[in-house]
Amino acid sequence: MDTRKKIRPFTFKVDFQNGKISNPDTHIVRKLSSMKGQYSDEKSFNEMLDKKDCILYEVYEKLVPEIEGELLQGMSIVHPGKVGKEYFMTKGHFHSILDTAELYYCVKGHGYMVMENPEGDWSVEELIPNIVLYVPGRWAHRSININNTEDLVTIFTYPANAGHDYASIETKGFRKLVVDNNGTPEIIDNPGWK
Ligand code: S6P
Ligand code: ZN
Repeated sequence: MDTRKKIRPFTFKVDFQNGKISNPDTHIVRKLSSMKGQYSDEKSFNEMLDKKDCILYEVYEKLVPEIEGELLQGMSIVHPGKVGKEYFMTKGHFHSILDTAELYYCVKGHGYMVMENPEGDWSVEELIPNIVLYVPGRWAHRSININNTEDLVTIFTYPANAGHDYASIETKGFRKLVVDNNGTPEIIDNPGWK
């Protein structure tokens, strides 16, 4: 059966201030323990984890059939904090269908999107309220919250059949890291990049 027939037009409400959408279908909560190996300062990572498996980020989604032509959307909230000198960040991923793009709209906070493609190019774009970021197909993406106290809140939409390739980033990391250099975010080469 064509699942497209099951879906009808719908709306949802965005609560910018509290980082919520109305009636989400999923609520993904990513804790520190799920980021093992992703932070360059392993000592700080382990010390933090020993104290508490804190929440780094959350994602709310409105689900649609995961088929070509549909668009999946939701809200991503990266909480403030650091592991060593690196800010709280998402795992980051390529889309499984590599040539699928994504649109982000920043509604709250201050952060960066770190991106790279398999051709060797990289980019880091600032995220502040009302900035729209277009992530072209082929570009892996990771959002980073550089604010010490406030959540980084973004709305995203992408092709519903895109899928997520987390393994590539888990294995080799991103080429660039964003670290706190005495209160100023600094983009540096990732010493652990393979
Ligand atoms: C999905 C889109 C976002 C991220 C979210 C969490 O394609 O890019 O919804 O899923 O920002 O990041 P990650 O890397 O853990 O999926
Ligand atoms: Zn994505």
